[in-house]
Amino acid sequence: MDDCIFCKIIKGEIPSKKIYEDDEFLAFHDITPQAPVHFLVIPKRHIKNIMETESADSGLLGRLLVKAQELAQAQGCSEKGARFVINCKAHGGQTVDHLHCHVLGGRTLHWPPG
Ligand code: D5M
Repeated sequence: MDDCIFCKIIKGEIPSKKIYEDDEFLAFHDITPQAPVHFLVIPKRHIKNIMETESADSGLLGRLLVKAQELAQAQGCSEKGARFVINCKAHGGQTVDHLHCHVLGGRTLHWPPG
């Protein structure tokens, strides 16, 4: 998608602080961190949001979550854990229309969210 900010990050047209990359996924630090650990894991394929997925995407979604938890552990969250968040559309608080999983850790997070 030409106007997608995360597609531009994938293509290297916008800089990011990458923490992981393979053929399928990219992970990078969030530009406005809400916790000592806050990074995003995105599929390289442009998928607008979680509601745009279907059963054929089950493998990709499973691998995305496994990669997110592996990276959370690599970022120091093994002992105390982390939060894995996927916002969707306006009511879900999604501001970038490219599927992404937030990983937040390094402090105690409150629940429920606002
Ligand atoms: O979260 C979208 C997230 O994307 C939000 O926490 C800021 C982050 N963001 C936006 N632009 C950038 C760049 N350029 N680098 C890193 N992080 C970025 P949402 O769930 O859609 O509200």
